[in-house]
Amino acid sequence: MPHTLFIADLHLSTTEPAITAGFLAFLRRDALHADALYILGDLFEAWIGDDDPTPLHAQVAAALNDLHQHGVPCYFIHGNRDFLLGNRFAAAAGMTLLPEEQVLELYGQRVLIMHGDTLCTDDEAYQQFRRRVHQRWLQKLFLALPLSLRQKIAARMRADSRQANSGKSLTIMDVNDNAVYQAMSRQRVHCLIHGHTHRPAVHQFDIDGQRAERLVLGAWHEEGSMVRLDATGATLITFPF
Ligand code: LP5
Ligand code: MN
Repeated sequence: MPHTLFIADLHLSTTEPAITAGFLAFLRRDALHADALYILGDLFEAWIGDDDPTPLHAQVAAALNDLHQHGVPCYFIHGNRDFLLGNRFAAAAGMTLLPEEQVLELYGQRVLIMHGDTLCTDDEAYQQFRRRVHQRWLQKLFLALPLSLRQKIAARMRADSRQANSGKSLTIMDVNDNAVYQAMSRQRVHCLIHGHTHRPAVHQFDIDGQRAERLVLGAWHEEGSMVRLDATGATLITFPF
Protein backbone atom coordinates (compact mmCIF):
# COMPACT_ATOMS: atom_id res chain seq x y z
CA MET A 1 0.00 0.00 0.00
CA PRO A 2 1.40 3.48 -0.82
CA HIS A 3 2.73 5.07 2.35
CA THR A 4 4.91 7.85 3.76
CA LEU A 5 7.39 7.57 6.65
CA PHE A 6 8.25 10.04 9.42
CA ILE A 7 11.21 9.91 11.81
CA ALA A 8 12.83 12.31 14.33
CA ASP A 9 15.37 12.52 17.14
CA LEU A 10 18.03 10.14 15.83
CA HIS A 11 20.71 12.33 17.40
CA LEU A 12 23.35 10.89 15.07
CA SER A 13 26.89 11.37 16.27
CA THR A 14 30.27 9.72 15.77
CA THR A 15 30.08 8.39 19.33
CA GLU A 16 26.97 6.29 18.56
CA PRO A 17 27.87 4.12 15.54
CA ALA A 18 25.03 1.63 16.24
CA ILE A 19 22.42 4.36 15.67
CA THR A 20 24.06 5.40 12.40
CA ALA A 21 24.10 1.77 11.28
CA GLY A 22 20.43 1.47 12.25
CA PHE A 23 19.60 4.58 10.24
CA LEU A 24 21.47 3.39 7.13
CA ALA A 25 19.68 0.03 7.38
CA PHE A 26 16.34 1.83 7.79
CA LEU A 27 16.98 3.85 4.61
CA ARG A 28 17.66 0.72 2.56
CA ARG A 29 15.03 -1.52 4.15
CA ASP A 30 12.09 0.83 4.83
CA ALA A 31 12.51 4.29 3.32
CA LEU A 32 13.35 2.93 -0.12
CA HIS A 33 9.80 1.55 -0.43
CA ALA A 34 8.04 4.69 0.79
CA ASP A 35 6.47 7.50 -1.26
CA ALA A 36 8.51 9.99 0.78
CA LEU A 37 10.55 10.34 3.97
CA TYR A 38 10.04 13.21 6.42
CA ILE A 39 12.73 13.87 9.03
CA LEU A 40 11.20 15.97 11.82
CA GLY A 41 14.35 17.37 13.40
CA ASP A 42 17.28 16.35 15.58
CA LEU A 43 18.68 14.04 12.92
CA PHE A 44 22.04 15.07 14.39
CA GLU A 45 23.14 15.41 18.01
CA ALA A 46 24.36 18.95 17.30
CA TRP A 47 24.87 20.93 14.10
CA ILE A 48 27.36 23.78 14.08
CA GLY A 49 27.47 24.53 10.36
CA ASP A 50 27.41 22.83 6.96
CA ASP A 51 31.19 23.34 6.72
CA ASP A 52 31.85 20.90 9.59
CA PRO A 53 34.05 18.23 7.94
CA THR A 54 33.00 15.36 10.26
CA PRO A 55 33.00 12.28 7.95
CA LEU A 56 29.67 11.11 9.43
CA HIS A 57 27.95 14.08 7.79
CA ALA A 58 29.18 13.18 4.31
CA GLN A 59 28.23 9.56 4.93
CA VAL A 60 24.67 10.53 5.93
CA ALA A 61 24.37 12.98 3.00
CA ALA A 62 25.44 10.24 0.56
CA ALA A 63 22.94 7.74 2.00
CA LEU A 64 20.08 10.26 1.83
CA ASN A 65 21.10 11.30 -1.66
CA ASP A 66 21.01 7.67 -2.72
CA LEU A 67 17.39 7.53 -1.55
CA HIS A 68 16.66 10.66 -3.58
CA GLN A 69 18.33 9.08 -6.64
CA HIS A 70 16.00 6.09 -6.23
CA GLY A 71 13.02 8.45 -6.52
CA VAL A 72 12.09 8.81 -2.84
CA PRO A 73 11.87 12.50 -1.90
CA CYS A 74 13.16 13.43 1.55
CA TYR A 75 12.02 16.47 3.56
CA PHE A 76 13.58 17.97 6.66
CA ILE A 77 12.24 20.14 9.48
CA HIS A 78 14.85 21.57 11.86
CA GLY A 79 15.10 20.39 15.47
CA ASN A 80 16.50 22.24 18.47
CA ARG A 81 19.87 20.54 17.96
CA ASP A 82 20.27 20.96 14.20
CA PHE A 83 18.43 24.22 13.49
CA LEU A 84 21.58 25.48 11.76
CA LEU A 85 21.49 22.74 9.11
CA GLY A 86 21.52 24.71 5.88
CA ASN A 87 21.11 24.64 2.12
CA ARG A 88 24.57 23.24 1.46
CA PHE A 89 23.99 20.05 3.44
CA ALA A 90 20.39 19.79 2.20
CA ALA A 91 21.59 19.94 -1.40
CA ALA A 92 24.28 17.31 -0.78
CA ALA A 93 21.64 15.06 0.80
CA GLY A 94 19.03 15.77 -1.88
CA MET A 95 16.70 16.91 0.91
CA THR A 96 14.13 19.69 0.83
CA LEU A 97 14.11 21.98 3.87
CA LEU A 98 10.63 22.77 5.20
CA PRO A 99 9.44 25.56 7.53
CA GLU A 100 8.95 24.77 11.24
CA GLU A 101 5.33 23.77 10.68
CA GLN A 102 3.98 22.10 7.57
CA VAL A 103 0.55 20.76 6.66
CA LEU A 104 0.54 17.75 4.33
CA GLU A 105 -2.40 16.41 2.38
CA LEU A 106 -1.72 12.71 2.01
CA TYR A 107 -4.03 9.80 1.15
CA GLY A 108 -7.07 11.97 1.83
CA GLN A 109 -5.89 13.21 5.24
CA ARG A 110 -4.58 16.57 6.47
CA VAL A 111 -1.57 16.07 8.72
CA LEU A 112 0.44 18.69 10.61
CA ILE A 113 4.14 18.00 11.14
CA MET A 114 6.73 19.82 13.26
CA HIS A 115 9.69 19.07 15.52
CA GLY A 116 7.64 19.64 18.67
CA ASP A 117 9.80 22.01 20.71
CA THR A 118 7.50 24.95 19.97
CA LEU A 119 4.68 23.09 21.77
CA CYS A 120 6.63 23.03 25.04
CA THR A 121 5.39 26.48 26.04
CA ASP A 122 5.60 25.77 29.81
CA ASP A 123 9.39 25.61 29.44
CA GLU A 124 9.87 29.36 29.42
CA ALA A 125 13.66 29.17 29.80
CA TYR A 126 13.87 27.03 26.68
CA GLN A 127 11.47 29.25 24.68
CA GLN A 128 13.60 32.27 25.57
CA PHE A 129 16.76 30.38 24.58
CA ARG A 130 15.05 29.38 21.31
CA ARG A 131 14.06 32.95 20.46
CA ARG A 132 17.65 34.04 21.03
CA VAL A 133 19.37 31.40 18.92
CA HIS A 134 16.80 31.76 16.13
CA GLN A 135 17.84 35.37 15.50
CA ARG A 136 19.30 35.40 12.01
CA TRP A 137 22.06 37.90 12.83
CA LEU A 138 23.27 35.81 15.77
CA GLN A 139 23.30 32.68 13.64
CA LYS A 140 25.32 34.46 10.96
CA LEU A 141 27.78 35.66 13.58
CA PHE A 142 28.08 32.15 15.06
CA LEU A 143 28.57 30.54 11.63
CA ALA A 144 31.38 33.02 10.87
CA LEU A 145 33.37 31.87 13.92
CA PRO A 146 36.21 29.36 13.54
CA LEU A 147 35.01 25.76 13.71
CA SER A 148 36.94 25.01 16.89
CA LEU A 149 35.25 27.89 18.72
CA ARG A 150 31.83 26.81 17.45
CA GLN A 151 32.54 23.31 18.77
CA LYS A 152 33.39 24.74 22.19
CA ILE A 153 30.26 26.90 22.32
CA ALA A 154 28.04 24.00 21.26
CA ALA A 155 29.60 21.72 23.89
CA ARG A 156 29.02 24.43 26.49
CA MET A 157 25.38 24.83 25.41
CA ARG A 158 24.84 21.08 25.58
CA ALA A 159 26.33 20.96 29.08
CA ASP A 160 24.21 23.94 30.20
CA SER A 161 21.13 22.33 28.68
CA ARG A 162 21.77 19.05 30.50
CA GLN A 163 22.22 20.92 33.74
CA ALA A 164 19.05 22.99 33.18
CA ASN A 165 17.03 19.86 32.31
CA SER A 166 18.04 18.05 35.48
CA GLY A 167 16.27 20.78 37.44
CA LYS A 168 13.10 20.83 35.31
CA SER A 169 10.03 18.71 36.00
CA LEU A 170 8.82 16.21 33.39
CA THR A 171 5.56 18.15 32.93
CA ILE A 172 7.43 21.35 32.12
CA MET A 173 9.41 19.51 29.44
CA ASP A 174 6.31 17.96 27.84
CA VAL A 175 4.00 19.67 25.37
CA ASN A 176 1.36 22.08 26.61
CA ASP A 177 -2.13 20.79 25.74
CA ASN A 178 -3.38 24.24 24.88
CA ALA A 179 -0.45 24.82 22.52
CA VAL A 180 -1.34 21.53 20.80
CA TYR A 181 -4.98 22.57 20.50
CA GLN A 182 -4.04 26.04 19.18
CA ALA A 183 -1.69 24.66 16.54
CA MET A 184 -4.11 21.98 15.36
CA SER A 185 -7.14 24.25 15.16
CA ARG A 186 -5.14 27.04 13.49
CA GLN A 187 -3.99 24.58 10.83
CA ARG A 188 -7.40 22.84 10.67
CA VAL A 189 -5.99 19.34 11.18
CA HIS A 190 -7.03 16.35 13.27
CA CYS A 191 -3.68 14.62 13.05
CA LEU A 192 -0.35 15.91 14.35
CA ILE A 193 3.01 14.13 14.13
CA HIS A 194 6.02 15.43 16.06
CA GLY A 195 9.06 14.38 18.08
CA HIS A 196 11.33 16.22 20.53
CA THR A 197 9.91 15.05 23.87
CA HIS A 198 11.27 11.49 23.49
CA ARG A 199 7.96 10.20 24.82
CA PRO A 200 6.65 8.00 22.02
CA ALA A 201 2.86 7.67 22.19
CA VAL A 202 -0.38 8.00 20.29
CA HIS A 203 -2.64 10.47 22.08
CA GLN A 204 -6.32 10.44 21.14
CA PHE A 205 -8.63 13.27 22.06
CA ASP A 206 -11.42 15.49 20.73
CA ILE A 207 -11.09 18.78 18.90
CA ASP A 208 -14.37 20.66 18.55
CA GLY A 209 -16.31 17.40 18.78
CA GLN A 210 -14.18 15.53 16.26
CA ARG A 211 -11.70 12.76 16.98
CA ALA A 212 -8.11 13.91 16.79
CA GLU A 213 -4.75 12.28 17.35
CA ARG A 214 -1.18 13.28 18.13
CA LEU A 215 1.59 10.83 17.33
CA VAL A 216 4.84 11.40 19.17
CA LEU A 217 7.92 9.83 17.59
CA GLY A 218 10.45 8.17 19.84
CA ALA A 219 14.15 9.00 19.99
CA TRP A 220 16.52 6.45 18.50
CA HIS A 221 18.37 5.27 21.61
CA GLU A 222 18.08 1.48 21.80
CA GLU A 223 15.73 1.03 18.85
CA GLY A 224 14.32 2.89 15.87
CA SER A 225 10.98 4.72 15.84
CA MET A 226 8.87 5.78 12.88
CA VAL A 227 5.34 6.76 11.92
CA ARG A 228 3.87 5.14 8.84
CA LEU A 229 1.01 7.00 7.17
CA ASP A 230 -1.20 5.38 4.55
CA ALA A 231 -4.85 5.52 3.46
CA THR A 232 -5.91 3.69 6.65
CA GLY A 233 -4.25 6.25 8.94
CA ALA A 234 -1.05 6.78 10.92
CA THR A 235 0.76 4.10 12.94
CA LEU A 236 3.66 4.45 15.39
CA ILE A 237 6.19 1.65 14.92
CA THR A 238 9.37 0.69 16.79
CA PHE A 239 11.98 -1.60 15.29
CA PRO A 240 15.40 -2.93 16.25
CA PHE A 241 18.56 -1.47 14.72
O1 LP5 B 1 18.62 19.38 23.78
P1 LP5 B 1 18.16 18.85 25.08
O2 LP5 B 1 17.38 17.59 24.94
O3 LP5 B 1 19.28 18.73 26.08
O4 LP5 B 1 17.19 19.91 25.72
C1 LP5 B 1 16.31 20.67 24.94
C2 LP5 B 1 16.52 22.13 25.28
N1 LP5 B 1 17.91 22.51 25.08
C3 LP5 B 1 18.35 22.95 23.90
C4 LP5 B 1 19.81 23.36 23.82
C5 LP5 B 1 20.54 22.40 22.92
O5 LP5 B 1 20.74 21.16 23.56
C6 LP5 B 1 21.89 22.99 22.51
C7 LP5 B 1 22.20 22.54 21.12
C8 LP5 B 1 23.41 23.17 20.53
C9 LP5 B 1 23.26 23.21 19.00
C10 LP5 B 1 24.43 23.72 18.25
C11 LP5 B 1 24.87 25.11 18.60
C12 LP5 B 1 24.25 26.17 17.78
C13 LP5 B 1 24.53 27.54 18.36
C14 LP5 B 1 23.83 28.63 17.58
C15 LP5 B 1 23.98 29.98 18.18
C16 LP5 B 1 23.31 31.02 17.34
O6 LP5 B 1 17.65 23.01 22.92
C17 LP5 B 1 16.15 22.37 26.71
C18 LP5 B 1 14.72 21.92 26.94
C19 LP5 B 1 14.58 20.45 26.55
O7 LP5 B 1 14.99 20.28 25.19
C20 LP5 B 1 13.17 19.91 26.69
O8 LP5 B 1 12.28 20.61 25.85
O9 LP5 B 1 14.38 22.07 28.28
O10 LP5 B 1 16.21 23.77 26.96
C21 LP5 B 1 17.27 24.26 27.67
O11 LP5 B 1 18.03 23.52 28.25
C22 LP5 B 1 17.40 25.76 27.70
C23 LP5 B 1 17.81 26.19 29.11
O12 LP5 B 1 16.69 26.07 29.95
C24 LP5 B 1 18.37 27.59 29.10
C25 LP5 B 1 19.57 27.81 28.21
C26 LP5 B 1 20.82 27.03 28.57
C27 LP5 B 1 21.89 27.23 27.53
C28 LP5 B 1 22.63 28.53 27.70
C29 LP5 B 1 23.60 28.78 26.59
C30 LP5 B 1 24.85 29.41 27.08
C31 LP5 B 1 25.76 29.69 25.94
C32 LP5 B 1 27.18 29.69 26.36
C33 LP5 B 1 28.04 30.21 25.26
C34 LP5 B 1 29.47 30.20 25.61
MN1 MN C 1 14.56 17.98 20.04
